[in-house]
Amino acid sequence: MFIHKDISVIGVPMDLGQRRRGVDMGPSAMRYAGLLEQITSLGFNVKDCGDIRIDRPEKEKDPEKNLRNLKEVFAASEKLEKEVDLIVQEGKFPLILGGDHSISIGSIAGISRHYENLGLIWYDAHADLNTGETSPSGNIHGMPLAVNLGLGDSSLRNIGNYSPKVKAENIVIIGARSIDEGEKLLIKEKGIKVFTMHEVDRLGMPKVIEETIHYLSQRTDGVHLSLDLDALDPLDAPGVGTPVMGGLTYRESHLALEMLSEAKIITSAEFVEVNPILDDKNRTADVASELVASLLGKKLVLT
Ligand code: HAR
Ligand code: MN
Ligand code: MN
Ligand code: MN
Repeated sequence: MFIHKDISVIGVPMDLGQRRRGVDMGPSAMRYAGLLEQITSLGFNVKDCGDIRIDRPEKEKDPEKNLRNLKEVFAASEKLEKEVDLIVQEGKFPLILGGDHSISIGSIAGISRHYENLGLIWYDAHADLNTGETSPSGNIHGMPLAVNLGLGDSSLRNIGNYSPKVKAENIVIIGARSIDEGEKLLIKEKGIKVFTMHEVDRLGMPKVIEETIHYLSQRTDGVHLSLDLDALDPLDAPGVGTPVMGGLTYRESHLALEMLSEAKIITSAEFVEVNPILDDKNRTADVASELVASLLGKKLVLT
């Protein structure tokens, strides 16, 4: 399925889905890490579509309906939906660079209309299944998976004029270790497949990815990878806004993406939550860039 020769990269300098500034510089940090050169050296034609323009909020105010910066997140999601929709229409592989995880509301809205049954791998320390009703923070970056399931705020849910974007049975969450009570209930109620860190520890990453590939190949006609860098352990990826100890290693993640590459199931991807201000010498962006390369088939070849 995948093996599009052409990749279109789009940056989303969004930091309004949470409260720590700096994650808006994620796209620059990943470009600085040599991401585009990496992709080119792997033999792809890569087009950098630049960054989406994000409106600044009038002023920091108390969030209405427990949805901080809703107006601005909505406006950005609408713009991103249109751009990503065009990329898929052109037959290109969309690679979206965040920005906080709220950007996946717009990206998946642009992608999913092109599939009957989009699969979704949510590689994250968090489940991002809150709504305004359940969120402990009011931060929209903790809500995008719920929105994509057709839950929560109606303006966000209906971006692109259709909902839901993804069916519960087409989702696999990997790396979760910080899940709120409301999110746990939803996982149970919807029967969402989750490999928490406990399962990754017991099964090992190879088995987790084999099962993920098997599960999704049976029921989907495309798979979007939504990779939140905080899925990785803060020792390997320190430049994220909400680090949670006990995460996936760089090696495990590298292997996961190599296996996904070999299986040729991924049809679009996003890398989110890179915050260079909180980072150690752009290490997290370097890791993200390496992971993109693994996803696109980079291998160590002995000649
Ligand atoms: N679950 C918490 C909340 O809703 C923390 C959420 C998220 N942080 C992220 N998303 N980086 O994965 O506020
Ligand atoms: Mn996330
Ligand atoms: Mn996260
Ligand atoms: Mn390897």
